[in-house]
Amino acid sequence: MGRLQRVARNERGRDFAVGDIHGHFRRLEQALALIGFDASRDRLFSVGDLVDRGPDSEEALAWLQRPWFFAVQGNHEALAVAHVQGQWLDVELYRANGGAWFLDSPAAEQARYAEQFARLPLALEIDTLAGPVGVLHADCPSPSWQAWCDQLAVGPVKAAQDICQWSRRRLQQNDPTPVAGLRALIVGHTPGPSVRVLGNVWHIDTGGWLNGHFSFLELATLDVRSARRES
Ligand SMILES: [Mn+2]
Repeated sequence: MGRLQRVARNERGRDFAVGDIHGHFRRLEQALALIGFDASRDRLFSVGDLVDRGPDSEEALAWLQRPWFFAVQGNHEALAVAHVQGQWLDVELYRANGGAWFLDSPAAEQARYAEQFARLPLALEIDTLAGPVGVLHADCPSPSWQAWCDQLAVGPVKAAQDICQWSRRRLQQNDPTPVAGLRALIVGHTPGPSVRVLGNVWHIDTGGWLNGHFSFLELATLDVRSARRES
């Protein structure tokens, strides 16, 4: 399984990254309209956590079919995969964190989602005019992007995958150490009132799934477009 997906430069339009969606695809569509997103030329890169909490989680697979939409696997997709694979899971905690739609789906439906979620990369690397940009759900387990890519090529150990999908350490410690070898690393997982940059790591989950405030980071320029929905 390819756990790193490399994506060539977009020669025709713009590339944007967006934070956690958590089943709020209607809100995401409204926010995309506010920034003039053009699906015939532009592309959208998701930091993962497509599902759980909002009303539209069932649409995740349809979004993943779209040629302009890319996503890494967040911890919530990983929970769905773990559940179907029979790995140990605190089911009540999963339910409390938005997993009810999944846990209450028929087994065949769960398997259909898990199969697609298991195929999602852990890391995306997108080429831009100004250099490569990485996308992960939570944080980079290695001080250099190349070291992490080398791990992904052989299959990361569980501790590293956990950092990639679950860690909040960089934010909690206000750690400005950059990830070597990237122009920017883009992550989500921990919502905040605004985009926060530590070193070259951009934390872009501004809680679109909580309150409709999605932030879009344009990969080529690292400009932030805020899209606040009127509620
Ligand atoms: Mn998350």
